[in-house]
Amino acid sequence: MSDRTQKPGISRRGLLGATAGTAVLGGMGLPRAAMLAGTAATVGAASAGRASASVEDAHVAPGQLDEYYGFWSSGQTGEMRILGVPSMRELIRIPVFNRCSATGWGQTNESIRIHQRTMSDQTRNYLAANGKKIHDNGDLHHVHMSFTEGRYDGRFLFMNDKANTRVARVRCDIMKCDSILEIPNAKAIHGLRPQKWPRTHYVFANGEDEVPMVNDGSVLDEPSEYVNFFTAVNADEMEVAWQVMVSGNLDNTDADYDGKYAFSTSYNSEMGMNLPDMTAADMDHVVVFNIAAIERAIEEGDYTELNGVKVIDGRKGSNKDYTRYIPIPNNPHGCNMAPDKIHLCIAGKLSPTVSVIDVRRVDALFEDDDIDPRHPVVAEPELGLGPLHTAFDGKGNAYTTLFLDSQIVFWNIERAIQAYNGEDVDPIISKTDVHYQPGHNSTSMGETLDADGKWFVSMNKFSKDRFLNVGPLKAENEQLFAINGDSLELVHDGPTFAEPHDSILVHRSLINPLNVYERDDPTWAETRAQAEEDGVDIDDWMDTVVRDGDKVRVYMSSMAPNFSLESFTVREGDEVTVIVTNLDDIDDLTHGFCMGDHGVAMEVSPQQTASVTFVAAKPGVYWYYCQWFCHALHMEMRGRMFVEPKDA
Ligand code: K7E
Ligand code: CUA
Ligand code: CA
Repeated sequence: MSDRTQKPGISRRGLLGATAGTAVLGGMGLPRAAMLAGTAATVGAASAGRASASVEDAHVAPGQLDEYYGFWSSGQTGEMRILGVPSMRELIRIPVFNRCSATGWGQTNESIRIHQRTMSDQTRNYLAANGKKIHDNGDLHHVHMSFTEGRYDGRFLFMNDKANTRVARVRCDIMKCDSILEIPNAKAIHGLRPQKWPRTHYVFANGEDEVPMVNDGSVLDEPSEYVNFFTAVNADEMEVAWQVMVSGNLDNTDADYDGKYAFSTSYNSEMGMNLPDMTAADMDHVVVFNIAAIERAIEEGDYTELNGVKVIDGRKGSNKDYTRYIPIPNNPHGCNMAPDKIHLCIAGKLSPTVSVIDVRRVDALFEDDDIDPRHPVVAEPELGLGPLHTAFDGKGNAYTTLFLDSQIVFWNIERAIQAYNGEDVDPIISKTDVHYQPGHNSTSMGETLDADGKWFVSMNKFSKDRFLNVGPLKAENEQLFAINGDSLELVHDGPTFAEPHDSILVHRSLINPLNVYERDDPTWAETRAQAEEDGVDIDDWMDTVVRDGDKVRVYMSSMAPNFSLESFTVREGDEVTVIVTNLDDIDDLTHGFCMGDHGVAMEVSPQQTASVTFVAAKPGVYWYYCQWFCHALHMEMRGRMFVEPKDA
């Protein structure tokens, strides 16, 4: 252990791994310019040599690195996970909407500020009434990376929270959430996608649940008054750019490769309030959002302002150029744009079909009022029962999950178009059993122009008998397949805790996180400002206790295996803030701070500053300790907090 404190500077692997595309990072440390320069060439080189993968390629020996990062959503767990692909080793979990005992996410002042930045007064008041500062649950369905010209640019990951109507962003340089945006007006943010072209200026987010336009209790059980909102988030500022009021609800969404349109599925065009009503119609629809027309409306003032957001009326019959509605059977779900830049695949869910929309034919919907609204539909292959989502290999093929059949259908888009035009061809290439009930699927680089057709992941909602019985609550199962010629070869079953919801597989050349924080990281800017007021330099060794009425700020440093303060004293009832800077600056030397018997703990990674606040309400002696194993003398890395009784 002790040799870990000798400072090797840069690791051998870091040196060997450095390339033109992953070298110097500027500004905030975001790998932007470097990545943009290096992206296309590096990925091209990596995928050029081979058309598909095989079972042997899936073996990643101990000590070897994976070729892809898998960014996974976790559904109701509320976190993001990172896996290595093809090994399917889980590398780490990134808390986002959930509370994390290990890292202190949702408890440190830095993370609470991120949670609260855009919190509405209603939410703040609700939480306060329940003795809380933040929501500590979330339902994270969809993780997607920022794009530049149809390719991943390695800057950010965006994700939704269906449970509490939020959108979050993770910085790829430190792999931490840096922003959480509460979306006004809409309810239950579900489908989420970044704009692909020319870059991710917007992140599109669908509100799934219907509520009254002004949801303040004045309208309750009057569904005719309910509406739904499509939201464009400004991805750079993490603010709402605009919203569009729509007819029906919204489920999943995707954007084209031209920057002209976004598309959303709606399964409740009926505006039903129960299952029979939501499934009553044979046809629901896909809503087309005309980005330029909407931006023009914002400029020209054709909007109403609702809770500080510019809202455009895009409902059916509004007769404006903002939206069009394409009829689609039947409670459609998945919405996936193919890397051929032309075909959008809409999964029918209750219909055994996938409807293929040619985005070049969408212009006509806006130009000709008398046109058949299904004009852009160029194929509708019948694939099997319960089609939910479609992934692509960049070679003109599509892979659709069949929830009810527990299968993946491997099919060809061009042949589906031929069949739709009456030719006698079968678009289906093969069907593969999965275990069991797949929702999403993903292919390596499959939602980008760099789709390479090597790996396929099926994220399955049930594992049933596939693993050792662990009680009534079973693991779920994600399966990795090599795309090998005309078939999918199963190479891995990966049991996971709730829930392997969705994922993207990103070539490792596009991701280059820091090993050690930069001291000017904006995460702790407000903590730094407070320290400056207190005359403390948080970049240096610090061992200062500042009293400010009944508030006490305890500044300490950590350097293996010591905290700078072996004790500090406060009074019963004081509001105590402990600020820790980890002065160790070598790879993998994270410390922690845990205050025993106070429910307080946090991660302090190399060169990070973190702080946590609690009320010292229990007189006595309490030990704080480093809860992140850091050194041979990690157990000894501890100190005492003395809490004097109030009347002493
Ligand atoms: Cu299909 Cu929330 Cu992505 Cu579930 S949605 S499967
Ligand atoms: Cu420092 Cu463990
Ligand atoms: Ca319906």
